[in-house]
Amino acid sequence: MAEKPWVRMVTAQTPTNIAVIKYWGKRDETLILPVNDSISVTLDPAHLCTTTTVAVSSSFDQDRMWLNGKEISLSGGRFQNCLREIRARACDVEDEEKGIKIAKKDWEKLHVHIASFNNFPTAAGLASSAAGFACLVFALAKLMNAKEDNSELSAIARQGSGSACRSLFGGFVKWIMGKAEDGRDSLAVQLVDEKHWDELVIIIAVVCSRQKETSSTTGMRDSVETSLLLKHRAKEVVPKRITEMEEAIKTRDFESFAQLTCADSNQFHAVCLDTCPPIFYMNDTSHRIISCVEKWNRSEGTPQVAYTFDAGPNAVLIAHNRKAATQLLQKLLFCFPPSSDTDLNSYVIGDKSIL
Ligand code: 2P0
Repeated sequence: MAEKPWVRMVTAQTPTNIAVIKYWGKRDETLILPVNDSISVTLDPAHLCTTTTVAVSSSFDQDRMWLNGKEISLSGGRFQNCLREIRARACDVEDEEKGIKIAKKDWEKLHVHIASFNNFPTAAGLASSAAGFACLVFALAKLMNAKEDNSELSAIARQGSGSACRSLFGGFVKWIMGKAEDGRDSLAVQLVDEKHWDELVIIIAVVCSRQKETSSTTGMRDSVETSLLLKHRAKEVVPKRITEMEEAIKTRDFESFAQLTCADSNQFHAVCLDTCPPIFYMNDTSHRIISCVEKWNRSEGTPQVAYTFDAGPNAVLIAHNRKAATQLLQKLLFCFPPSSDTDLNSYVIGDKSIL
């Protein structure tokens, strides 16, 4: 008699992360090894996160994936690398409640179905791939009972999308670029947890939620090939900034934190302009937000808010505390009233949080 079909499922939720010292440029495109260290803050899962359910069943005859309800191809190298790496670490599973027993050797033959949802626009410069691959790797690791810790899993998520490795932890996270040619030491570590600096408030001003024109992958490849500023940045600027940023975070020194965050965002966009052909991720509204924050910070004598922009026009604004966040919102609403014809159309407010 044929065995009764069974299914085992795991659901995970992973927030996205925002870099305060940016990753831009790879030294190895396949393994996704960066040209410099980076540091990020992980957001509250309530606002910008991916929820992924992975399932394995004796009745599945191929690996399949759905993103926001639409089936997508799993044939890309990045998905295949993540699946292969997790399968290689799969262990015996014994689910007494459901009466399911999967031996380590069986995982090679079994297929998975993956359903993933983002609660924010995909590919609009809000780091959707970061949350997506981190969540996928984490959920698969739980499904297959892999014993690796989050840093070891981060080196697998990195092979899906570089910035994904930083979403395996909450709080402030550093992606160490590593030295090994095989990428085994290019992984994420938590610098401090989400409670360490919990007075910070992060506001995302969604300037435009359309998909960006130049993907990060293409953009950073062009920058590595053509930008002299990127070479200078990776070698001379970032190593010093990483040390200073770690110190600012450890001591909760908002003035240094804000100065380093804004400078690094501006240099990343300068590298984009220094790329051939030049890449324009920010737009006029982004520039007006920078002017507004710079003017306010200068008038206060000490910074109240840091700004940073990724591969898109949306502003990530990190306020020193709730009072500064309230004042910032008032200023933004004054400069960009809801009825105006600018693109600025919503604010996402969240505290830092944990995976
Ligand atoms: C970052 N970004 O550090 C930087 C800042 C965008 C600007 O990481 O090719 O989607 O998948 O490794 O991770 C975006 O790059 O690129 C990114 P891949 P990814 O957050």
